[in-house]
Amino acid sequence: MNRSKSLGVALASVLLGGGALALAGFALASATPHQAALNCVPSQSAANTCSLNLSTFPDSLAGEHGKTGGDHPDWVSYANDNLVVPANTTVDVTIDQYDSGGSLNNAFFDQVMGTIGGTATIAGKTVSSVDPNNVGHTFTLRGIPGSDKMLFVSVPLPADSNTQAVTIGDGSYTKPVVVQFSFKTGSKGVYEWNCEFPCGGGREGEFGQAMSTYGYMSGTLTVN
Ligand SMILES: [Cu+2]
Repeated sequence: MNRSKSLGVALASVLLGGGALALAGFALASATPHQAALNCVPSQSAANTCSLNLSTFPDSLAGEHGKTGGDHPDWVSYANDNLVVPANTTVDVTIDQYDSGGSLNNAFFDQVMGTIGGTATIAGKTVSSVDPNNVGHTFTLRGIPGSDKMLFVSVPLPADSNTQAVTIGDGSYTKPVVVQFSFKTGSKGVYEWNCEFPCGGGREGEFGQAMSTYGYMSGTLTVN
């Protein structure tokens, strides 16, 4: 390789490297939660315990993405993408599930996994799995990539079959199916969660739109 050629190659790799870094930076910036932190509320009666209340909606009209649903009012959504909980604490989660549902593409996610007791309480009944053909969303929490920190919790949220109408923000729904479970946090870090039911629309397999855009069917759990 002559000198000018090798200089060209070196320059090109610097530019490409810079471009790759910029892209990675953009991806990270885009992945930042954009809603105000939802802090786990400390229990008055139990030590090292707090509670976190979430909702899942068939659209974004309940107010979580701004007035009149923000950029994508018709996209399914979680009420908050920025969950904050203390380290080494029992987190009692309640999810109000307002959406309909369908069949999981991976029946693995019909199981309740990683919770205390391996169970969840769904509409007042304690279960360890649900009908894989009647799932609205899942709450699936994972480890931190590139670290040994693991926090695997996955709970299926069945389709809502209630009929009593309720209004939240600009949204009209039916009374939710209530899903409750608890899990223990370990050490500090920013963990990621997402939904594993193909609910996104837009692409074959329903993994587009809300499933592939940060802050609708995914978010962070900051343990601090
Ligand atoms: Cu979903």
